[in-house]
Amino acid sequence: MNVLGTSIFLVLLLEAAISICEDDKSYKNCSEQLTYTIRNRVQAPTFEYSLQIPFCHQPFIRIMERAVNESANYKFTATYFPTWGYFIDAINGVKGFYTVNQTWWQFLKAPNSILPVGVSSYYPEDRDHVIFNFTQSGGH
Ligand code: B12
Repeated sequence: MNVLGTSIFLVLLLEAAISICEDDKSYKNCSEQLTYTIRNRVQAPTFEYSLQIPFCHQPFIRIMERAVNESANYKFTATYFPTWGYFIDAINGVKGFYTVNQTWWQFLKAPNSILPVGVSSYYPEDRDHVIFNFTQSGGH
């Protein structure tokens, strides 16, 4: 096989590997792992839950879907925006009303770094600790 043939073969192999990782049934074979915490200290019912989740290279929204399958506490609702992807409106029944009282779900890398992109654009790294923190604060 020449260099071009080898390159095409490797690309096809990579695509097959990615599609296997995207299969929800095979994610447990993924070697990367992260901690996903949801935290609300602002209003009743306050809560804090954490999950360890294995994952392959994929945007965080896929991991949130998986967390819903693991635990009833991780349910969420989201609005899709054409440019930025999904905006998380509510988690575990707690909804942000930014224009009314400046409450919203902040997307953080532990301990408290605001991520520069949303859940559709953020690809976590191995051993990340990602937090959704309910906050009452002006903007970001
Ligand atoms: C105001 C604002 C917010 C407000 C929106 C509240 C509201 N209802 O007004 C608040 C503070 C809640 C917010 C939150 C976040 N935001 Co913001 N936000 C903005 C800002 C400064 C202006 C948006 C606006 O009013 N546009 C004018 C209106 C008329 O247009 P619109 O399309 O209707 O705007 C809506 C969307 O932009 C949406 N929105 C706001 N932020 C985000 C973020 C994401 C990921 C999505 C999908 C939608 C979204 O809310 C707006 C009002 O409904 C923009 C910067 C910009 N210049 O666009 C950043 C911006 C859109 N936000 C950004 C980010 C990263 C976030 C957060 C992920 C930050 C974080 N780590 O927590 C969170 C979202 C977390 C979540 N829950 O999913 C980035 C998106 C970049 C990207 N590639 O994903 C931007 C571009 C800022 C930047 N970094 O340059 N945001």
